[in-house]
Amino acid sequence: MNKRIARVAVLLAMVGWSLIAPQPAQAQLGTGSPIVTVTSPASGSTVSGTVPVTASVTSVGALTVAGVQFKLDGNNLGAEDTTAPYSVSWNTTTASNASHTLTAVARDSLGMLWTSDPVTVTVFNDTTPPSVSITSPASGTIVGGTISVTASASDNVGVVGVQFLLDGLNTGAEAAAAPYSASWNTTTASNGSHSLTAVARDAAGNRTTSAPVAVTVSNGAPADMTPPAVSITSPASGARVSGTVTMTANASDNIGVVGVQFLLDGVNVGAEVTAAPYSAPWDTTTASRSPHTLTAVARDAAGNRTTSA
Ligand SMILES: [Ca+2]
Ligand SMILES: [Ca+2]
Repeated sequence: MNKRIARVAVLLAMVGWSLIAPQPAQAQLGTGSPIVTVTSPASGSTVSGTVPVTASVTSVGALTVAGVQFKLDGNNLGAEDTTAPYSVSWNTTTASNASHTLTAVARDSLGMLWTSDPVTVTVFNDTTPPSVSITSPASGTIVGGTISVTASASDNVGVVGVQFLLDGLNTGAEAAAAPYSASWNTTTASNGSHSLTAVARDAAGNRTTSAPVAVTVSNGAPADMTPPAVSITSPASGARVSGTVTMTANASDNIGVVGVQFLLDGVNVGAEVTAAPYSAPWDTTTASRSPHTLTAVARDAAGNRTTSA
């Protein structure tokens, strides 16, 4: 029996001619009927999360629609919707990441079923969390002042943000684009050990926390403005020297001497001596037989320098 004859039969049934109207097989009658259409989502679209599935139904003649049952891959999706507009909320996370078929089956007041053309959609829900690691500063670094904290992050779909945390608390705003970095004014933290982490998230809400990076904050030490004291203790001023002699200097500093350089007439003799006792050999045979001036320059870690008398 074709569709036209089937519909005539339905109309006849409505006006009381059911005795002469043979009852068709409902599944055959409804399949492929143009009166029921899945209007959303669009065929070929990719869906995620929870989406509405909607259908429109065009009544035929005096027939009324009793309800619409949505189906996912042929199985009922939710309960039949008995009032227009016909829709059902579909939590796609309960379906596999794959191609799925949606249909809507309208039931008319006579109990006949009218099935829409299928709509094929692709379900893709991102369940893979990003990967993230802090690239700077390195673990164990002593930090001070304002530094940049940077992280590397990636995701199967896309990273939408990286939030940096200090001791588990957000520091600054989330970095929305690579390179992911934040400026950290370490003077707002106490001196001592602190833990930095970064949390990367993707559009689906998956989050990953990086391995912690431990740093030591050191702020507030006053700048060293005091230069070292230095004097040459040997050879004595006015001494006659020959062969190879040992030059020796005394040097001290409020913080610490990091090096003493000996000079002959203003020119370096040998390398800087970086540890006490500050002494170095001088081969006098390379110098002319005449008065010469020996000096020593001591420096501290802050770059302060003092030249001996
Ligand atoms: Ca992801
Ligand atoms: Ca000093």
